[in-house]
Parts: sequence; C-alpha cells; structure tokens
Amino acid sequence: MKKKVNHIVSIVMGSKSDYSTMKFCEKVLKILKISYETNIVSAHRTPDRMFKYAKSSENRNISVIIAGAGGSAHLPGMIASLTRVPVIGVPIESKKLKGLDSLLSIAQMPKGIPVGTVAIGKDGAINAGLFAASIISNFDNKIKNNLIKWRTKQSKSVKKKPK
Ligand code: RP5
Repeated sequence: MKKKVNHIVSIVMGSKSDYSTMKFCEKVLKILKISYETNIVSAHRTPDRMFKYAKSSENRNISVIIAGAGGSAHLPGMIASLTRVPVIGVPIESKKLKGLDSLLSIAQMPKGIPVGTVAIGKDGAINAGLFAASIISNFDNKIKNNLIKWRTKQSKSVKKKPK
C-alpha cells in the first residue's frame, strides 16, 4: 500500500517584524488543517541559516515554501535558487515605499528561477496560504475537500444586495 505523505508548508520570514503579516498564512493553514512550520531566516543577516534551510527543504518533506520579505526582498528568490520546492513570495509592506520595493524585488525574478508572487501585506499572506493549499490539493484529498468547503463558505457569505 502507498504510504500517505504528510504535506508540510514551511513559512519563513526575513525578520520578526514580518510576523504581524505572516501570521495570516498560519491562520489560513490552521483553518484548512495543513501542517506547517514557521521560522525566521534572513538572506542577508543569516545567510548560512538560509543556505542550510533551503538545501534541507527537499529532504525534510516540505511541499511548499512561503517566504515573506520586505524592502530589497531577495529571500524568496535566493531560497528558490537553492531548492526545487515551489516558493511563494509575500511582499511585506515596507515603511518607506509601502511595499512596492518588496513587490518588485520578489515579482521581477529574471527567467530561470521562478517565485510565485502574491499581493503586498495581509491579503498576500492570506492568498499565499490558499495558494499553498491549492498546490497540495492536487495530491491530498483531505486538503482538497477542506479547500472546497472554505470556498463554498466564502461564496455563501457574499450578500446579493448591498443593503
Ligand atoms: C527584511 O528587512 C525583512 O523581511 C523585513 O521586512 C525588513 C526590515 O526588517 P527589520 O529591520 O524590521 O528587522 O529583511
């Protein structure tokens, strides 16, 4: 019989200050009953940690990586260059440029190493969790059903009239 794989999403962020945004990924994954881990890994402040983290991700059974970073946000691209695990980048809203710097740094990867990029801030963090769930639902029926239920609930919550 085929052994059931436990799909794990790995959430990383460049700084503790990113957690106020990245906690929304955790929230979504919890609702959808997806296993996850959360770590601080900085491309420029902890480059050795980043290298070890990315290099070990395939052997550690990680299905999707969600990487949040702000400013000159090279973390998602650097991780993606070191693993074939799909990486979703969350642009953190920076103080000076409101996250436009983060967005462009993550989205504008030159060809060869892709990073799936979501919107700046909380919406992006939520969508990153949902996107990871969509990827995992290709291989896991339990997660697929949880995602379908979540979407049905969302549709039902939208009123037909504004008042
Ligand atoms: C990036 O620098 C982090 O992802 C964070 O968004 C930004 C600012 O970090 P802190 O100065 O708040 O630690 O590496």
